[in-house]
Amino acid sequence: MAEHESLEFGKADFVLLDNVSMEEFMGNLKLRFEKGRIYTYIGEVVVSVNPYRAMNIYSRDTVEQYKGRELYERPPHLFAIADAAYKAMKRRNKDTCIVISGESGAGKTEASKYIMQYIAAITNPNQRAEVERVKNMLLKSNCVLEAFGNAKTNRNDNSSRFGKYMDINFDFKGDPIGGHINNYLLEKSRVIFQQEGERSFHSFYQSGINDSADFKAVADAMKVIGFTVDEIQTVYKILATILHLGNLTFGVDGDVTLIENTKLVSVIKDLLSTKEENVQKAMLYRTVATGRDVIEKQHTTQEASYGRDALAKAMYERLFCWIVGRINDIIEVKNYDARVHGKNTVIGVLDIYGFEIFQNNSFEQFCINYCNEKLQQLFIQLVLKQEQEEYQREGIPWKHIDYFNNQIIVDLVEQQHKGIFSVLDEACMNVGKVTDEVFLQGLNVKLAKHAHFTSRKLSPTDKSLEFDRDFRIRHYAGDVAYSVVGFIDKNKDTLFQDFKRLLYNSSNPVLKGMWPEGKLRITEVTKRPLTAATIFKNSMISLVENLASKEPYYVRCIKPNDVKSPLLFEPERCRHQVEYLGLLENVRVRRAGFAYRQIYQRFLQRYKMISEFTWPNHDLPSDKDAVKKLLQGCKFDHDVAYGKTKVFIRTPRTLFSLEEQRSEMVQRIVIFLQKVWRGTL
Ligand code: AD9
Ligand code: MG
Repeated sequence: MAEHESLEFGKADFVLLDNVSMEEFMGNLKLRFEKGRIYTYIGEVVVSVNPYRAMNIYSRDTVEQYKGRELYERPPHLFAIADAAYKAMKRRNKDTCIVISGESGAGKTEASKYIMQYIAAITNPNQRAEVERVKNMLLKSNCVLEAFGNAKTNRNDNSSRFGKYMDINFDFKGDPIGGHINNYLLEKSRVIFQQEGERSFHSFYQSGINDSADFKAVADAMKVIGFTVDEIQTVYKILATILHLGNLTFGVDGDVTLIENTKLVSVIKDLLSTKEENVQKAMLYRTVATGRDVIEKQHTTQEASYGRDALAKAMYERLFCWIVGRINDIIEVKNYDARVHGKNTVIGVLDIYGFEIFQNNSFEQFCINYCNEKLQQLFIQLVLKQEQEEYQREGIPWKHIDYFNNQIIVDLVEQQHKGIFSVLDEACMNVGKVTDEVFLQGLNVKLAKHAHFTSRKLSPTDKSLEFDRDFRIRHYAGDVAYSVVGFIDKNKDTLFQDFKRLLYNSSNPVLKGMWPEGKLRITEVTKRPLTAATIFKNSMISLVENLASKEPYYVRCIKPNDVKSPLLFEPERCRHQVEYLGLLENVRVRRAGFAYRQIYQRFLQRYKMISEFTWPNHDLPSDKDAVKKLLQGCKFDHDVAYGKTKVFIRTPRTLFSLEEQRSEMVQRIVIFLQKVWRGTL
């Protein structure tokens, strides 16, 4: 518990509230926000409120104040949690992860950057050149990824439109030696369509006048990371191609479909290093295999427009994945032999898109919100459920704390056969014309009785939902109505093979390299590609498995208002977030809970020297009795509970006091042994 703050700033840890009620929680949160204290703990969880102004709390000096200190020694800060994760990794050889959650605009990406900055600042005391190089790459990669993966939305001027999980690898000394980035579902539809007031990805604007400083920063970062001149040029050629594709229009002459602005084709063929006729053909025809014959079928104007948009989206997505891949090539751990250097450990940082409710919510919002359900479920599993289950298992007196378990919503989306993704995939598998309405009808049949699902058909009086278009999910964070328009297309995510072949046949080797599957002839393309929903679901399941295998640290971000004001704390908006993030339950579990637990035998191994009853060996009937005797002797009995196999200690202070006594005894024993050794005793 942080003690170095006066009470005028409120309580530094919500666990210290006099009463755990929503009123007191909100009172404390508001007071701290108004006093410029944007971080507060719940035990080891950091609750952060977006200040919407530059704070003078991330300087080198502040870093020094947190370096190597225990959580409770300093006022709450992201740096403290980063340090805790780092210490666990270094001292106990544990892989750790920092999971940052909260809705769009709450401050996740900023938090992830401060955490990385902190880790970079405290490592490599010996200034090894190779480590400095790695650190520089890790920090620079952020700048590039943000340029290509972030955009202005109505919620956030710098909204992450992809999910990012970054592993930082450390050697046995605790210095960064490399990293790896996993990216999740880029919202590529933004390339061809933006809601009013929004923009496409930043990268498209960093060549004009307004964002030119950013352009330079990104170009520099790419150079530093190690992109070649050809690669950087190709990146900009692809961006230009996508912009031009947006202006390409189709018309008809008799029964021939044609491109209206042929001059553009000439520009595009130069950008793609290919022939004009190849571009023409790929835009207007598709090759289809009918039995053993291969024929060329002319597009209708509608099909041609669809193809053009799909090409623009696919080129951007592929470009983004390629950039991530190139960064990974460069930052991955090299020349590390665990047999020589010891285990290399990892800190993972997850910064993923926050829960979103827009005016129009489509397939992308559906995926993003499902992702947030998965992360909430992980939080419940790790922080609330496991904790309570352990107390019960150990027979520790325990009053059950109620919380909303969102597993039911996770199942609603991802369950085999009955879940929304399954129904969607089934609809996409149908041959013939499948429409979004057919998909909605499927949902209406399969989910008619589900408490968290509804549609106009199922609730006819609900006028806010359109027939044959909308469904609503009651998410853990609130109700969201989704329009099914575009679900089938976005899920199938078809890109005609002709386009892949076009790009593969480019004489620009960088571009060609991005499209290896363009090598296949139409008769060789047999396998049905996985749908977007399936790919996303699988990636989320493996993400959660990965996080669950590490020691987690949490940052829970709160957005104080919807107008980006540094002064405004909207009580209702904040209360809602506190509610759905389950923060009150978190405090209750934490208060009722114990900071430290250990198996009796292991506990004795460490502390037996501080009690005459246990040193060097005890003669009590069991280790449990011995631990009891030891702790009673130290007068810590009141702060402890004895489970079946483990001892539980409520406050960290008790543990630190035990540690102090232990090191004192160890000292004395060493001196004693030295005296024996020298014969001076
Ligand atoms: V989204 O889900 O990617 O749309 P985030 O990532 O949660 O969202 P982000 O970190 O981008 O939000 O923060 C939004 C804006 O709030 C930033 O651009 C800053 O202007 C502002 N912000 C957030 N955190 C801080 C902070 N610690 N100090 C100052 C901040 N400003
Ligand atoms: Mg973000």
